[in-house]
Amino acid sequence: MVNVPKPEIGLSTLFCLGEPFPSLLKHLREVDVRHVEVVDEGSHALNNRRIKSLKKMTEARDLDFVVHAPFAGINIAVPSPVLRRTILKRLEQSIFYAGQLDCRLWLFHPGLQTGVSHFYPGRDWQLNLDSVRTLLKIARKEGVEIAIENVPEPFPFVMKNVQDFSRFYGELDDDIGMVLDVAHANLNRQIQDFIRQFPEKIVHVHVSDNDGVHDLHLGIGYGTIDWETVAKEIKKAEYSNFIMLESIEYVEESLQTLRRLFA
Ligand SMILES: [Mn+2]
Repeated sequence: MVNVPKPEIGLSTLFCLGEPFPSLLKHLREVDVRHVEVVDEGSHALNNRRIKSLKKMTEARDLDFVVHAPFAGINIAVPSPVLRRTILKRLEQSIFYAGQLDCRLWLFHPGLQTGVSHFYPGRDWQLNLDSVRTLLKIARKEGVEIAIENVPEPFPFVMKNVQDFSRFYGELDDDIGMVLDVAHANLNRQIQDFIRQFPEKIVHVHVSDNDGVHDLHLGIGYGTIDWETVAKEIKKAEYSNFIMLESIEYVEESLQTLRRLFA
């Protein structure tokens, strides 16, 4: 029998992002997972003190972390140089914290079109590429691997579908992994296309469910995604990294469903 490597199930802290940071720590002491994706955002935004608390937790419990970049109001393709510099500074700080936490990965969202995009065709795309190259440079300095996520309709992101990602990889002239968000791919009916076109690029997977129209972060099995097929495709691609649950409800139940699907 060939020993096919299996993906490992983890949990994003998105489900408790509305709670204060100490409450996140409490969840981490209790959850039945080893791999945790910390969302560096909102009331959980990282700082030195919080890094210390998280590191201390790994001494008591067998935990490892990846970091999800801040995303609220963050646009790496914003045309204003001063805003772009500020955004990249914030992301640099987040990459630094990921390094402090010995993270396997730091992941982020592509840029978005703005109110002036229409006047400067192609500019957002170029700025997005430039910012990704800058982030790669920072990440190499900090010794952190980074990856870029497919993001959901109907927001004006510049990279949402397989065509966007093919073009991106054709033009980047550098190497960066991809985070496949299965729920986001469900909104443009491209789950299978993503898995089949980028098996070498996908280094991390996000899962939650939705109704095919809105990015609802439902529990696994509570939306329209055909999880048996998703699991089959992911196994066929021999994906063996993390599958991070990003549901904000039915968290325990969804973890169990995922363990069964990917057993
Ligand atoms: Mn994300």
